[in-house]
Amino acid sequence: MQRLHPDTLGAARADVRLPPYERGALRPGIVHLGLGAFHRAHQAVYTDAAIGVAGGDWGILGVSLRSAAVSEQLAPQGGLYSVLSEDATTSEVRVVGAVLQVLVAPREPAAVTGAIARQDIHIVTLTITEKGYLLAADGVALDRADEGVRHDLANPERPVTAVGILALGLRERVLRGGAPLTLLSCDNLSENSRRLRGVLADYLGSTFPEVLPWLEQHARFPCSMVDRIVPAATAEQRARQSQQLGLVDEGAVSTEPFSQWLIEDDFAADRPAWERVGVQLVDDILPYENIKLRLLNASHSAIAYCGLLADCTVVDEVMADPALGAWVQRLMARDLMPALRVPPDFDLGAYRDQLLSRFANPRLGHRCVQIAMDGSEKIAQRWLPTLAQSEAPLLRGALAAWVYFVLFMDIDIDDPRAPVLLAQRASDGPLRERIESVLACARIDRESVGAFAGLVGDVEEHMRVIQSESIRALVA
Ligand code: NAI
Ligand code: CS2
Repeated sequence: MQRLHPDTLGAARADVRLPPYERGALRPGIVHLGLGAFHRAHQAVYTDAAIGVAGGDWGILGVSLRSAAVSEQLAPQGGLYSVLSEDATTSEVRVVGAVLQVLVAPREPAAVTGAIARQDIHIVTLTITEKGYLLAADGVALDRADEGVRHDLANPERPVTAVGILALGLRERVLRGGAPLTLLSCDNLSENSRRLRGVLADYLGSTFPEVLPWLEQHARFPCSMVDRIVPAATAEQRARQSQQLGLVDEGAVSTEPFSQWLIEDDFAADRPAWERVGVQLVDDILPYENIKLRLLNASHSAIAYCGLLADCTVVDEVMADPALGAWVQRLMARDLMPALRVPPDFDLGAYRDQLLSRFANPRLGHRCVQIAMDGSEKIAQRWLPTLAQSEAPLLRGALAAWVYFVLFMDIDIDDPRAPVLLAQRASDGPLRERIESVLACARIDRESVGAFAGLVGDVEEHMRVIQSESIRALVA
């Protein structure tokens, strides 16, 4: 088979959807930071479709902030890649043409700064993971103790963090004329773009304060709620997808048919005609992002830790397990859903039913270990608000599963607070203190949760059940 490339597109299988516009003439209008699987299967797909229906120079300059892997996948393909969306009954492959170029920040820092500064770039989008925002323990301020932040504050002309790179690019943008810019976070954080604004302003205050008046007047930070389950690609999946495409695609991503994107209608300048391809522009994003983070993502994390403790590999396997699947439904109904503020016209029961069928999708192969990653950051977003506002007895069971996973499982911990978590795993101190220290990593403490002592007691008791019996016994 030939490799996917603009010159080989003619060899794609007849049922593959191709970019619905003349790609050769497309100019960039968006810079994206963090060109992972999610951006390629979500924002880039909406942008591709919007260019198709309404035109416009909305090509994407993708930036990899760390490794050159995505560049190595996409550069030989002229930026093209395919997205497979699939469930038990439907399957569709499309080739996305919106990504024009991939820049690798550590390799070509000046090109990245220059891209952010281009006056014909109107939007910078980000998917840099929750930890990429470098939030301090209060969830708002810049974490000045972080190694990367300390490096960038001392060397603002040679930044390594997303915030530092963005700040340097914005300084150059102001020098080149200061065209208005929309900065749009697409990460699973509540009030995502507002948090970005907070850490960026904080950082600029210490590095390039001359940029702050421009930021105030000409930059907008609309928050967004993004939803599409996009598992990390595997070599096996890429090979299977290449067969369906009829061309070898090293940048292939696979996902589910469902996709949703809500954005606060607050742009600094022009934008793609996203509203014509399914994006909802809203005045108040908060209720929607709360529902998504505190129901979908909260259940997802619970499924991941309980699933790993029960030796399950993927999400649909957990949902098909009689004890665990029924428990996830009870967790939603008893703890997560009653704690939500729902807009009057929103059918939460229908949303829950749709989630259950998405989680049961047998084609996704969404691995529990992927969702379990970065637990301390995710739990603070997904579980803490519910734990802080209600007793949430079943969610306390999930919390026990996470702490058990951290302290007693023989499995790697991929987490920004891994050093603290691993130290607790190795410690032979009193269990209660170790639990408290783990919980503090997710910002769960006496200040954030009123009935903290009771919560720790429950977690300890649940962990004993997991240890002496099993996770299935606990959820039963
Ligand atoms: P990925 O692993 O494919 O890509 C992650 C990207 O973030 C990479 O470009 C990586 O270099 C960058 N990154 C990682 N740590 C960073 C840090 N400390 N600072 C700056 N950049 C960093 O992951 P994927 O699937 O693209 O997900 C990325 C984020 O997108 C998630 O963390 C989440 O916030 C959001 N998201 C993901 C969904 C999914 O199902 N995969 C769905 C909804 C949102
Ligand atoms: C998942 C999310 O990896 C995770 O932690 O919970 O990325 C989830 O797939 C998305 O938010 C779905 O939109």
